[in-house]
Amino acid sequence: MASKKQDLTVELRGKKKEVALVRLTRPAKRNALSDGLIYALRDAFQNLPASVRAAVIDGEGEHFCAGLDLSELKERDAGQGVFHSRTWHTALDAVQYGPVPVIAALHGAVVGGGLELASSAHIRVADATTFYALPEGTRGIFVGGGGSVRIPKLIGVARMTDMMLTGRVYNAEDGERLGFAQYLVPEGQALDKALALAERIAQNAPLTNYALTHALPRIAEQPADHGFMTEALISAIAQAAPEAKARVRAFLEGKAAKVQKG
Ligand code: 1HE
Repeated sequence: MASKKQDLTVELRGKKKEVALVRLTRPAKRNALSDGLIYALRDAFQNLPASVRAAVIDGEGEHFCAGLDLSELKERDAGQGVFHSRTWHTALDAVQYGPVPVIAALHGAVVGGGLELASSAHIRVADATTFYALPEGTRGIFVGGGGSVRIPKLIGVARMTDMMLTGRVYNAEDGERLGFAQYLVPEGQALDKALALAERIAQNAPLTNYALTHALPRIAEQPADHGFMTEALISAIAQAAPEAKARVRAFLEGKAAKVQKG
């Protein structure tokens, strides 16, 4: 089952249609994000079918995403510029704060707004062809899709500043070492790895997944004293769910998998 909007498809995978594969399908333009594609992305994540427990984003062709569609970068007045940037914020918030964990499968260019999109996912899997850059600095513009909030959380303010000031490009290996991607796989294997992770995540209790994607990032930004209180509340809510009780009972009765040495 697949649905298609502007330059984007959503395909449901898995026995219970528990994994949504959201694909940018504009390879001739390196999956550059036009306004229409940004709206399609927002709509896809705001309307995931109820069966979906995890999602994967990938890009058709040789590159994940070349960022903002520069052909649409017309002269905007300040108000229109704010509105445009806020449209991106809404769309990428729909990815980060949607109903389910999201894994980005990266390859080739992950640049500008493409890196902002990748940063809104919860897990990034990169193949060996991946490279990361923020050409905004050299194009005389600035990030506008949430990058200044999300990217420093992955690699730190100093590295992001350097990338934008100097046009520095990180390759796949360095990107994994610095924190852009949590997984590095051989060329052509990012999508399979991302789908396998999504399938595994889809088996978790939905409330635990929700706590991880919605509570954890907020707790991390709270003062410690507030964070401890929020943690207590969300952990009590998660533990009280019937599904949590059943899963703990299964372990105590020897019916659930033990933690295996990594
Ligand atoms: C595009 C775009 C685009 C490609 N907007 N059309 N992003 C950038 O500054 C990155 C610009 N793109 C590139 O540096 C390269 O295209 C790539 C390294 C990504 C890929 O290189 P390559 O050799 O495979 O492709 P290409 O020949 O450069 O591009 C193929 C076509 O895609 C070509 O169009 P054609 O009609 O001549 O075939 C390109 O013009 C087109 N194309 N990238 C529009 N980005 C919310 S604020 C976010 C701010 C930003 O993201 S700024 C950073 C923008």
